[in-house]
Amino acid sequence: MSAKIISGTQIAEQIRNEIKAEVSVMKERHGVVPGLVTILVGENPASVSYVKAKQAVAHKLGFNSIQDSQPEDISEDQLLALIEKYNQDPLVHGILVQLPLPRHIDEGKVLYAINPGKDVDGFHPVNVGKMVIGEPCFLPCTPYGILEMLIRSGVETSGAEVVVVGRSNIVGKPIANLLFQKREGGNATVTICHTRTRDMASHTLKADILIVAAGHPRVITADMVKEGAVVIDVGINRIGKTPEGKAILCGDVDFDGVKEKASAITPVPGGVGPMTITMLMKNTVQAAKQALSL
Ligand code: L34
Repeated sequence: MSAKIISGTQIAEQIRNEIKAEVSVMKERHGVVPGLVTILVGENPASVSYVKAKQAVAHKLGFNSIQDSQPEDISEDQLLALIEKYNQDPLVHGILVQLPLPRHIDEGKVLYAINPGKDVDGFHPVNVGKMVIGEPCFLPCTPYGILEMLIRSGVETSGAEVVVVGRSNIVGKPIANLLFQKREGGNATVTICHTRTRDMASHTLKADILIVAAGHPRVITADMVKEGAVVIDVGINRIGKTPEGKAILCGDVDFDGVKEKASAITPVPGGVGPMTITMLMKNTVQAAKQALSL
């Protein structure tokens, strides 16, 4: 049996159409379009391409979108001042600082500096705290995208055994948390595996839904996956270049092997990546609505 491919590209397209409709209503009724600023420090090629993609989608959806590129050697104080400027700007509803930041800048300080009402990445501790206790807040884009993919492709999470591989602040911790909450797309029994987990396969083999954000290419192989499992691959690894100089990508899951065992699987590229970008747009619309008290 070959798994059904869960297309992030297709689901993202569907959500973007919903957003487009919302934006035109907002524009018509209130004369306001969502404003998003993406701040990029330095020129890390992966970050450059992700931020470009975010700007392109924001633009396509009719947002007021601003790309603010800063040199690698910007000081922490200068970056904090820049964030404060956008905190004060009423045309900017959402602020995103692309991670990772250069080593001389304290990431925690930067994330704290963003007004939680404009924190469309959901990384500010106020939003993280609200998420954990199940209050309305901005959900971090990648976990939010994974939830939407599961819901919209009809994957039952309630009562399911979910195994999350990876414990990062931006994926592993929040997705594990959301999946066990009492909510749509939640109510699962969740296990988190990480680099100190003993006998990883003994856990992953139990998963009805396996979510992999390990950060290493193809670490999940077919022998670690239960027959019929749903596999969500969050990894994006650059494993080489084509003769034309384009990056060759692969996930954290050995797609070719695992697709013969899983009932459904997300591809890389075209899986979680496009969903991450789309949920950022969704959060920005939400921020704009809140600013209008809608
Ligand atoms: N602040 N930093 C902040 N917010 C985020 O949400 C991110 N992330 C992660 C890295 N740093 C961040 C992203 O935007 C990862 N990430 C991200 C977003 C989009 C894609 C991948 C990672 C994406 O669109 N991937 C495409 C392939 C793109 C390519 O060709 O490189 C895909 O189809 O998977």
